[in-house]
Amino acid sequence: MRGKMLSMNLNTADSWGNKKITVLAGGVGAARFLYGLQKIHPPDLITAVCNVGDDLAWNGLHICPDIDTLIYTLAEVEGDFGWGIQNDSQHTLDELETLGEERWFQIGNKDLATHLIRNRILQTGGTLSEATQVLAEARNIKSRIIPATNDPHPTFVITNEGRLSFQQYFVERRGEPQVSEFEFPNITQVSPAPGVIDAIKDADYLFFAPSNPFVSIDPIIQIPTVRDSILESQALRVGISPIVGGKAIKGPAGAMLESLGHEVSAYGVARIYEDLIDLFIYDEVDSKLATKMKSLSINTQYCDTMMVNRKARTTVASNIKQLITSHVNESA
Ligand code: FO1
Repeated sequence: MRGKMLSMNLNTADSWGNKKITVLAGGVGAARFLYGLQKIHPPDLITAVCNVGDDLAWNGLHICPDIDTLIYTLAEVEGDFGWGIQNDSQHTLDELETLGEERWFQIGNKDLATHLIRNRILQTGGTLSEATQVLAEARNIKSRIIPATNDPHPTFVITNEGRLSFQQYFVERRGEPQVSEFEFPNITQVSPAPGVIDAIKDADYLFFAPSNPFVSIDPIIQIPTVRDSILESQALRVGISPIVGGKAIKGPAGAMLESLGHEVSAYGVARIYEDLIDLFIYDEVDSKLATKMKSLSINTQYCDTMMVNRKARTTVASNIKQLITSHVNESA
């Protein structure tokens, strides 16, 4: 561990400075973290590698919830729950319902514009990477956002109610079914999107965003060659806990940890990431876990990680920067 630290391309006098940062990103938690990060670091030095396991076809349109949540959050137009666009209307959904269609997955009218553009690009031979770049540039996003893969790579959730697509499980069934495992049926055929492996290998800092380890981060890591590139990366690899005070900040991570037999705590998440990271950061309300965390083979630190509003996202990014700077200086 110390040997790795010394071999890293880090100048301790300027351990943050103009470093290249890559973030493995899921949905709302990742988007909020990236929002804070690009307030304290040059956005053009930040790359987000986004999960696409939550993607779905909705009335023939390809919807990418994690990519869109990130774009909307960085553009400061995200909806009240963290996804979709703020002050959106539902006239299309209303009309679809009148025509006898289901409306459990809510696509707002403003949000629809994103999907129409993405669909046009995909249908005229463009890739998901290209569509994402067009959509991010249109909203003046300076950080690079790349899908983990351009290939179809859906996540299925195996539950006591059967095999459900991620959105069926999460939205239609409100995350209620008991989960026993996850399936990535295309995993042997998918390749990382252009730029993913370089972004991981060439990063100075590689973050595992405060996202769900099973359905946000794992679908990225499982893509052939991605895990090896993380292990080979010279980056300082930093995991951030999505579990605070024994509960997920958002989404089903807590229930999934429990039903899969993990401890429902930041420690439970740290153990999942232990082989892949150098440093794990968790929330200060869990400071009592510090003794237990010391049994792990990685360094662990805590700070305030609660991103309750836009200002707090920047504060959290600064707190994390400070912990990393101390970690790098102490390891030199
Ligand atoms: N989440 C919901 O709970 N209900 C919805 O109807 C819903 C619609 C939706 C539409 C577009 C979009 O980009 C995201 C949407 N989400 C919705 C969020 C999404 O299901 C999840 O947040 C992510 O997939 C988990 O990261």
